[in-house]
Amino acid sequence: MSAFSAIGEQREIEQEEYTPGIEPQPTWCPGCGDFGVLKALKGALPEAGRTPDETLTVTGIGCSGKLNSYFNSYGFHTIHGRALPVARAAKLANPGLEVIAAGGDGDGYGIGGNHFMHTARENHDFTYIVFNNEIFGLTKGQTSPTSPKGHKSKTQPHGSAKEPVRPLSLSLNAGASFVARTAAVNPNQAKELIKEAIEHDGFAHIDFLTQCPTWNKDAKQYVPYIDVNENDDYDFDPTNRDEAAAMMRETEEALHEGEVLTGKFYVDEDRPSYQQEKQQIGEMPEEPLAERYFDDSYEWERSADMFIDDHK
Ligand SMILES: Cc1ncc(C[n+]2csc(CCOP(=O)(O)OP(=O)(O)O)c2C)c(N)n1
Ligand code: SF4
Repeated sequence: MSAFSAIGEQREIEQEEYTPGIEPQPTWCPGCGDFGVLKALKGALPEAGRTPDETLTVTGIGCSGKLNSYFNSYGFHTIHGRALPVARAAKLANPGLEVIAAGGDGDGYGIGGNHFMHTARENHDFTYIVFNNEIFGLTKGQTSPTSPKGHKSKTQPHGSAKEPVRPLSLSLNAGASFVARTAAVNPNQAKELIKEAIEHDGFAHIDFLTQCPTWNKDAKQYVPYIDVNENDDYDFDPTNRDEAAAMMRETEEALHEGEVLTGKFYVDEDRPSYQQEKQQIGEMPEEPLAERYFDDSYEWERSADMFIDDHK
């Protein structure tokens, strides 16, 4: 699959460009859902007209965090739960970058939950993909924020007593302007949703159901999914906040009953992103940080003096 670059010279972009030159052997287990995310991303970015040198992937810690080792773009493997602040900073410093943040449900909804809430609230302009396998994968299957109530693991051998996090509702209520759910069992739907998320101006959150055949064989991630945007039984308008909220509740109730509902649940194209709001009130510099400090005319010596003066 190929497309034309939106920025710079018009040319065809091949999926293979996103495969690293020295192709690493992924250490993901055979059958892991993380392969589905990689495939969908490699499909979506060229079709959205983005080249690897216009793209930055920022990942958290976990099996999912290895994504940017197998993906040819700029990459930043952050500490656990901190992908979003790094992605925010990168996008603010260089708005020309296509920023994709990614990580597990433990990383994003647990240790990084506070960053998730505030990134959605402020509507930062990038895509966030959460590999939701309902457990901590890398550390061998402990209960995570999305593990269903009653889920048994080594950390909860009698079954989790807690209600799981409902990521779609959380995201909508916090303020994300694009919220979707897809599943690794359907890389085509995933590719289309990632493409829409990339093209969306604002915080685009995709809860990506990924199976972990090694530690979480009970998850419903394997069952056939229903696309709520395509199926006539689900008549709702994703631009209507109340209808989207009701649809999300239904989806999140249904997930652990064996019915996996996926699709684009909410989109608000009118809400300005954080960057747009800052520009409107004059708080964003005219030139992005990435360009201001690294052009030929920049006086390095003077800037060092100013820095020292400021910090006396
Ligand atoms: C601050 C910190 N706490 C704990 C860990 C240990 N740790 C590494 S990965 C991980 C869980 C990852 O689970 P998840 O985010 O769901 O990703 P997955 O491996 O399932 O893709 C934990 C707890 C760590 N690396 N850093
Ligand atoms: S432990 Fe689970 S999440 Fe991690 S690579 Fe293996 S199958 Fe994937």
